[in-house]
Amino acid sequence: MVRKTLIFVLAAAMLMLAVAPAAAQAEVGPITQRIIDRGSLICAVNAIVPGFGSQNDAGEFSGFDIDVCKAVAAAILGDPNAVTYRAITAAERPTVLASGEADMISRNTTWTLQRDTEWGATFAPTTYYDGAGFMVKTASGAATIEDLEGGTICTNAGTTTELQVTDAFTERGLAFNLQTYQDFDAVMAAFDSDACDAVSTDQSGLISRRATSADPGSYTILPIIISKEPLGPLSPQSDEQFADIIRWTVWGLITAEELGVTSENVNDMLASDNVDIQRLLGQNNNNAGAYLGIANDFMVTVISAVGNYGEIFDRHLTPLGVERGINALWTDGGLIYAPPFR
Ligand SMILES: N[C@@H](CCC(=O)N[C@@H](CS)C(=O)NCC(=O)O)C(=O)O
Repeated sequence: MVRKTLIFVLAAAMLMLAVAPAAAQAEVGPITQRIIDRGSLICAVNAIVPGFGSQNDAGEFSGFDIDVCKAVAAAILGDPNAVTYRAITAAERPTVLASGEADMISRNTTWTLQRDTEWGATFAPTTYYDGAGFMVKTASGAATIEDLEGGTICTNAGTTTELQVTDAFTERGLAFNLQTYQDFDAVMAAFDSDACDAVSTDQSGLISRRATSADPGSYTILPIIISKEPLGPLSPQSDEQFADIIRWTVWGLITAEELGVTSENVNDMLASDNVDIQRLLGQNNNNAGAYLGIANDFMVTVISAVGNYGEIFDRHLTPLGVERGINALWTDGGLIYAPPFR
């Protein structure tokens, strides 16, 4: 009897070993679970910065930051279109994050100590290394910060820019007036009506606004960078598993560029002999998504949907005249680097 039980237990254990996945499927966190239950990811975004996040007349969102939302929806739900976008202003970010109104924010947000802690945020890897600067009317002839002495500098409320402008003028002992507005449309309207001598925000925002204006030549972006603005997506720190999914989706996009895996060739790459590609795509018994509690081959869906990091950059930012610069891959002398996908 004892022997029979023993044989049965051994047989059962062997069977379990045979069917067990190579990696224990990670447990799904509360935010990931609510996304799965709802069947869509709520992503808080920008609606008025073309190239990064904007909305067309048909109500469709597009841009570099929007593709990050699509990539995360593809990773979790297998569908890049399973996203509900919520357009928010810069000042609304902390409350939207704390209230759970959105699952994540992908809206040119600078990673800072105060936001990481007081906002209760978990920042994903930086997707775009930026810095704040100034745009003036070309006709004003202003070329330096000193030329703006005593002037009115306009920006939007609830941004890192408010502090950076104050620091830049105070450091130089220059008088200035800082005027803040609710959103960047209001900033530009004030600038156009000559209520501001300069507008300040991230260089990416200045380039976007200038490139899409009626008369780009009438605006000049000064060749001055007054701060570090590492921009990237963020999520509530209450769900580390969800944060890991965002983090590894971004790193997966970077790794794909590094390995030459694109939206065009990803299906051919499934049969690649390159073990790094097999690991990225979760092929040949290599674990990828299984570590994150999602489809093991999640990066195949992500890359098919939005392409790799370079493709996203080329689609949305290159047309505006944005260069890769420090946002080139580390192998090309830039800062874009991902840890090993294994
Ligand atoms: N990166 C800065 C600034 C972000 C920001 O709000 N930038 C402006 C200019 S690109 C913007 O998004 N404007 C759109 C809006 O006000 O809705 C931050 O995180 O505070």
